[in-house]
Amino acid sequence: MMIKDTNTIAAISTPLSSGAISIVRMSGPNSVKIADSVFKTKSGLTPSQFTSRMMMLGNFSASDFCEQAMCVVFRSPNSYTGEDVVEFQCHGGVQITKGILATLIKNGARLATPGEFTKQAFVNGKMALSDAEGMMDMINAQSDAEIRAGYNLLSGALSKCAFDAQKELVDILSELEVSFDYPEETIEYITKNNAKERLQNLQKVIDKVLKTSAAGQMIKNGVNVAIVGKPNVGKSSLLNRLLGDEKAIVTPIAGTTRDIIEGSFSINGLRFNLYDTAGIHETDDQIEKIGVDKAKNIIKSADIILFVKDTVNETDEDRNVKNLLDSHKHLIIINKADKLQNCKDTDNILYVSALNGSGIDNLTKRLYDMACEDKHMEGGLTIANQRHIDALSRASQSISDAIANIDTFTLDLITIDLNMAYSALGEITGNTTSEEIIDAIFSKFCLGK
Ligand SMILES: Nc1nc2c(ncn2[C@@H]2O[C@H](COP(=O)(O)OP(=O)(O)OP(=O)(O)O)[C@@H](O)[C@H]2O)c(=O)[nH]1
Ligand SMILES: [Mg+2]
Repeated sequence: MMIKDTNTIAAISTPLSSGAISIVRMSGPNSVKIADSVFKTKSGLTPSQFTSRMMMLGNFSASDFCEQAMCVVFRSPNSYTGEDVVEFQCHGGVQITKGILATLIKNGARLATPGEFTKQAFVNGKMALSDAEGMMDMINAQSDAEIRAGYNLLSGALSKCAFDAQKELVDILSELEVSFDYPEETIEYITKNNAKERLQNLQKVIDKVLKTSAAGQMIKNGVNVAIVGKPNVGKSSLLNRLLGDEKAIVTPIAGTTRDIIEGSFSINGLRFNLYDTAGIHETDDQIEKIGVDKAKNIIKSADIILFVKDTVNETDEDRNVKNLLDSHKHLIIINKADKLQNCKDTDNILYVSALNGSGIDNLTKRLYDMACEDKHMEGGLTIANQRHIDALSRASQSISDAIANIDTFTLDLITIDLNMAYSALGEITGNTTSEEIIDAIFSKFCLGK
């Protein structure tokens, strides 16, 4: 029996189900050696003889079976983890894949923990902590906008900003130290003023990134849109039309919808979560009453409300619904436009027909614009992760404190402020993050990633 090498890890990197191909990955100092003991090409070559990054066809000798598979070696440091990595592509059967992994473990590798390959990449300086988080965001993305935001993180847009800011802080601090060491009045005055200006510029850069958090969170969570109105105006028909799916029951009977019906769809790659609600009106029906209360509640938490009517003139019931909207962002939707004459949209009144689809394109365009207004959606970097938002906010605050203290306080105190800013920025890159937080972040990754 081989002695376990705790530094060489292995895991199945593809979903464990039947498919065309599965990938089993191994990383660590002994990975090529272990691969040599199980894989051989027809001409007798073993992985240690393979050219790096060249896919080779061969035979994998598992404990209980043989499998024709592909094998590729990535030699350190040019691999995902920065260590020697060997990947096997085998036929995508659950038992085959498990058998290959079991063989690698039997031959000396250790089962990787979730996210351990990526953690290794972080430890070896292959990526910053926020880059790794961006990759996870991409994997979990439910819309194109989320993929784009994740990609920007992964590509280092945020980590570069944090690294640059840290470097600037170190520079400023060292200049200040010199001036405090030689407190010749004019030099000190010039240095302090110069430092103040640089700190103000630095804070502007950080605050600009912070401002993208509203857009970032909207991208991550989607835009919540509640469809409300009195019974029978066509709310469920509108939900179905926007989703392109007969999700909600539609009937000519008032009070058809009782519970909240949810569905998501995308506009320009941005996810919108729709909530169809029970028609709001006075009712003695116990079930409907609960539905009406739920509808009233959802108004409070929605980002945008579609207030649906089916006539231009308002009835008392319409007015009661309208009164619930208060200052909530909303659009007035006049549905059943196929039965109306002279339908001309205004700023916040849109005519649509859930029945024949007229006006729906206009509605989606308006929804998108409303969601994006005041959100700094320039494209590029957007932050959504609360950890990043907290860290940047603290960095900005500490820089503020340093600016306020620079004229009146000693270098020791300013150094504390600047160190706090440095340390907060390091939580993004990972260079000052505690082991517990790092472990917690990677444990949310998938096994084999
Ligand atoms: N002509 C016309 N009829 C529509 C339109 N939209 C919905 N309807 C009809 O209006 C009736 C009510 O539609 P629903 O979508 O169930 O209305 P609702 O607002 O969800 O009703 P409740 O769930 O009872 O509150 C149905 O008979 C639909 O076919 C439309 O654009 N034009
Ligand atoms: Mg309905």
